[in-house]
Amino acid sequence: MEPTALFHGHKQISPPQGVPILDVDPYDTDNLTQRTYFEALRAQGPFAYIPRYGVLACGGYAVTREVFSDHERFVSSRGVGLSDFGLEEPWRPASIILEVDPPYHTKTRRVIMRALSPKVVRELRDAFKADAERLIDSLLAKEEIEAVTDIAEAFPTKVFPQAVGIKEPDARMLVEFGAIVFNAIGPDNDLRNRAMARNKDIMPWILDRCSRAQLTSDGIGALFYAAADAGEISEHEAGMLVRSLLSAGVDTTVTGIGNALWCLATHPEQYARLKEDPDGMALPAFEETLRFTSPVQAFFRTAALKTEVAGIPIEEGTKILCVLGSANMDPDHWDRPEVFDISRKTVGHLALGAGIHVCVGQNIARAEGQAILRALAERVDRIEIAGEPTWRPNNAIHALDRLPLRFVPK
Ligand code: OVM
Repeated sequence: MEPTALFHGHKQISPPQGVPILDVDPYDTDNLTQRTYFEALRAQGPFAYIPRYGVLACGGYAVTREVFSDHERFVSSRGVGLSDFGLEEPWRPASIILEVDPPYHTKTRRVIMRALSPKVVRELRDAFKADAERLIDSLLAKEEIEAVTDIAEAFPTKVFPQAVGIKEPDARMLVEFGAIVFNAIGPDNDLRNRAMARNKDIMPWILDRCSRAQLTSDGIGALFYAAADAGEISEHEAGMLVRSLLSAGVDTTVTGIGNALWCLATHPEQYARLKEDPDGMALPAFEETLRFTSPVQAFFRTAALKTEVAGIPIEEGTKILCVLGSANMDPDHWDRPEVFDISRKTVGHLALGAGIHVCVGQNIARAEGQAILRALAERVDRIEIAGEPTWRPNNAIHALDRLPLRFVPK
């Protein structure tokens, strides 16, 4: 057998028969912030070959859903970034929920699913509601707000660590850790290198927060340790599942909420619909934000065997960039996808993934988004843009850097 030459941390493959070559860099600043390549990607057919990284990419709805949800052929255990964990060491011990396959995945998924169940989340709703109302009230007197820090970061970093039961939270550390985890998914670029440099200071603090002693006895984290006490998982696995919550549960909801504020600020007629029925429309508005902005833009899968999708032969070891953000904008699937419409049917969007790895935190994420948008719509008559919104490049996340707003109270 020929030795496997590594290219960007994975097996170098040549473009399969019938796959067009698309000479773009999905990780350049323009593509990360403006999503410029989405249309060109979909125009190539089911897949394009990206020579710069030696990977396939897909951005059409049907094919992206097919690859993303087929966990037998397109595995997560070899990493959901460019690096193939079968061929090189991951940047940190692999996640025991995201970066594993069945049957092991089934065990950890069950524990985390129970800890984030609708029943558990229902009990958090009153606290989310009160915190959201208090936060929006506190901002009404301000001349201008920086919505990314004042709301998008402030709210999840208050309510989520509290729900998890983190005894000594630190909003800055949690937000920075999220950025690190998602930048790590990308290539060896500036964003990733800076993330790795910061990780040295942040990871020890995060891992400290994950221990039994650093968690309250009544939070979500304690439910993992209860599963350890019951012999379902080990003490170490319980800590690793807390690490997963802190990896995936902050930057994602921060981004979802920030993006929702941006959508509503830039679509006043949609904000008017939300105001007519804050209770009924807050959740649909959040869901349409997920479809329209896809906070997690793209994750990879790795072909575990030689196979075929949409008539295209795919060799074992192929990394496939599944561009969820593009699938959510595919006109072959969505009616006028470029229109932000909180009344549209959003079911089937891929912003939370699909298949056995579909976002396990979706109940709590939605509860956070709903609480903030409802509190906002009940109190704020108009949202005005007070300065140029800017996007913050990240290798996997499509998030705002700045969103200066003015709230006109009711
Ligand atoms: C994890 C995890 C889960 C989902 C997303 C994520 C890359 C991390 O289990 O650590 O971000």
